[in-house]
Amino acid sequence: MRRIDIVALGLIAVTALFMGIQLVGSIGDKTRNVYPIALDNFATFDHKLSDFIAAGVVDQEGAKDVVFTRAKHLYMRAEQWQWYPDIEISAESDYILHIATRDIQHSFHLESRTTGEMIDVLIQPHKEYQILLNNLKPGVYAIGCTEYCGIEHNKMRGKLIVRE
Ligand SMILES: [Cu+2]
Repeated sequence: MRRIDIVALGLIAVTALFMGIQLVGSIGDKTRNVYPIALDNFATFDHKLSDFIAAGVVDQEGAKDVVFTRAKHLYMRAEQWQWYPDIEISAESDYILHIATRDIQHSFHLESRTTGEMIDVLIQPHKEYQILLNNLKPGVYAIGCTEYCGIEHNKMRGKLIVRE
C-alpha cells in the first residue's frame, strides 16, 4: 500500500471512531434528564427569560450579562452566536435549565466535571428543553455549541458559574 493510502485509511478510521462515539453519546441523551416540550411562540420563552433576568442580580462581564440567581428554574437562549445570559448559581441546590433557540439548531454542551456527567443536548427551534442540573460541583464552566451553526460557531460560548 502506498503511504498516502495508509494515511487516508487512518483518517477514515479516526473519523468513523469519532462518529461512533458521538452516536453513542446521542443515544445516552434520550435517557438523561432532558425533557423537550413544544414551543409554539419563541416570544413566550423570551418573556420568561426576561422575568428570570429581572429577578436575579445582573453583573456585566465584558459585554455579556451574568445573572446571579437563587431561582430553581434557569433560562438561557441559544442564538447565533452566543448562549445568553451567563448564569451564576449555588452548588447547594438542584436546578432546571430551560433552553430554546431563536434561530437555527445548536447543541448545548456542558463539560462532565460540572455534574459528573457530560451533557450535550441538541437544541432545535420550536422546542423548549428542560435539563436537570444536579450534583453540581463548584467551579467556572464553559458552555459550548457542538452543532455547526454558522461562520462564528466556534465563538458560541457561555458560562455557568457554580459557587460553593
Ligand atoms: Cu451554535
